[in-house]
Amino acid sequence: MKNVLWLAALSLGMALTLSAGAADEKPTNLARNGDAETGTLDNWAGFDKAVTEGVHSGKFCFERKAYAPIQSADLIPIKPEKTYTLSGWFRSIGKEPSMIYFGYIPCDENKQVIEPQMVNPVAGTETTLFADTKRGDKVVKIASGAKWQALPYAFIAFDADDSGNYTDLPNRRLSSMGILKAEDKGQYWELQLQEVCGQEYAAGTKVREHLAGATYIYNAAPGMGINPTWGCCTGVIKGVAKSGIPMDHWWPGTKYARILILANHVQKDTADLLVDDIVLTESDK
Ligand SMILES: [Ca+2]
Repeated sequence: MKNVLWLAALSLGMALTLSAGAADEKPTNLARNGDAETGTLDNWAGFDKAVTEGVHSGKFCFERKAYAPIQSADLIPIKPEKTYTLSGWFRSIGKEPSMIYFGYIPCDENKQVIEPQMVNPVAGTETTLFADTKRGDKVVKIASGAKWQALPYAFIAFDADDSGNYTDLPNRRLSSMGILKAEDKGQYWELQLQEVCGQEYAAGTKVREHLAGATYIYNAAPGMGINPTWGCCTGVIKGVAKSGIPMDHWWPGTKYARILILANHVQKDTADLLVDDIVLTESDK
């Protein structure tokens, strides 16, 4: 059933792509060498090689056996007002179907990767440090912690903007990961951390709780089994989120992106993936 739905979604995606292409001038492909037709891995880190057997189109496609994150060398400038459509063709040729994630690695104005915990606040957790915090502390005192959750993938974000505008995102001033306990001590709340905090800030500093999450923006395939015949995965993304880690908006602070494929996700060499015709277009719609 899943396969049927997926194929239906594919047909729809392909139809939309084809009609858009027919109506307008052919848009520029921002995914350089996405069709593998240089016969090399130019612009792509993570594939094994370009091969000529069983291609989707042209003379070459890419092959990757076993798990690897694959990314474009090109950092593509992202404009918030434009619509980006990413598509690619995939085929499993291994003993088991390949599992893929397909989308983007978001990067900030300094071309640094934006990690999920830098942009993913827990709503309503803005407060201040009740006491100075040292790098080696495993206990952090905050003024109010009623909405803080003790979670193994939680962080303290320091120097947080509590105006509701989230101007501190992406916030790179994070504690180590893991809050074991959030306890009401009357005058203040005590956070017990899994590891030493790793940050040094004075009492009164504004803080907020952040959470880890999906590592990248899996816009075109959010974990998908690939068939032994060629199939297309596609996704559309537009605008920058104010906070959080959505799959249909750029994460806060995104100015550049690399195209990302998690090929044969956590699989061994019984999974073997062919990839061809990766296309990224930018439009005014
Ligand atoms: Ca090709």
